[in-house]
Amino acid sequence: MAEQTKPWRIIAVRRLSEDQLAALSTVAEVDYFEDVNEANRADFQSALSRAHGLIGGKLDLDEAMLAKAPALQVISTISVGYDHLPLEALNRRGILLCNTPDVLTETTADTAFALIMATQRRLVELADLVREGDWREHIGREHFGVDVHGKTLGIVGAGRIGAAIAKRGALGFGMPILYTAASPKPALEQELGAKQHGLEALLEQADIVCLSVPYNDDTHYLIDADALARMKPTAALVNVARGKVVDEPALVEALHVGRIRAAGLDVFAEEPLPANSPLVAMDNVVTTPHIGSATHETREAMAQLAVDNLMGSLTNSGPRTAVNEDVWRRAAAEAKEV
Ligand code: 8YV
Repeated sequence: MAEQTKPWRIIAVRRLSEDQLAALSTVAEVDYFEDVNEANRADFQSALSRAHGLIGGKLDLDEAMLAKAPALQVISTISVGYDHLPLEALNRRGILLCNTPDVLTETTADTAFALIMATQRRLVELADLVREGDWREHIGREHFGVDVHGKTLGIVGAGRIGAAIAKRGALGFGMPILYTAASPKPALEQELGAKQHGLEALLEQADIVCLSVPYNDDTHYLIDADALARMKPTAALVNVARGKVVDEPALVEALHVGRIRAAGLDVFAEEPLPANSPLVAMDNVVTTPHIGSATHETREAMAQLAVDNLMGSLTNSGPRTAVNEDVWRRAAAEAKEV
């Protein structure tokens, strides 16, 4: 019996379970790529020229590639951030973009807090000391850390993730919370006693500055040399947003000369972080390999949400979480008119 032709063609790049791939296969022919690299780029481009949908974790697509994807209707990214995709071009081409908010909020806030704990209490540096056999006597002042509880936590970008970090700080560690946001957050103010500040005042007053803003033209190098100079010399910077929110060479310099005390970084201007980055060798810096959402449970939930978004968009029930929902509404309205 001839196999029934499926209406859609989609490209899946990495990160999907067998069940999720099987679900997608019920509605579409799936071209699966473990990764996109020089060796398979031509195959990827040829698949892209026929694809109606695309799902994956880190899909760097520029305008030139979109121009070669005339059938593309939906991109479902397995991430909440979408700074790697050209949103304006997608809007112009009527391509729906779906992302994965909410399901990673708590896990990413956990990661931020792990970095806060690690930088304040020097966990990595001191664990290394034990591992290297250098724990020979009771440790003294030169190895003391600084408290977490009671310190002022500055949240730069009190969106979903920033609010979840603030909650941990206020309710778990008795931390006064300062935050920046485009508009006031009454719930945070009432529940946590958080106070909205301008960026400069926040930088001047916080003991720990935690970055949780999306990356875009407005937040590029938001934390530059001037911003770092405003921070307390005893303060720590924690970044779970995007590397380029920080001017990395300026940060290296500030850490090197002690303009700030420490940094906990999960994201970098270049990822993977080159092994010869000065950040890697600094005792007062904790670096993690972009693990914000990287738990089994959360990555599974993100992948499932992305699968639901893609299938919902192609089969007309609609996406659960779309970035440019207008594109979807327009397409749905046009379909009704036909
Ligand atoms: C992703 C993230 O895992 O969701 C995001 O925006 O930064 C991470 O959770 C990362 O972007 C890789 O897909």
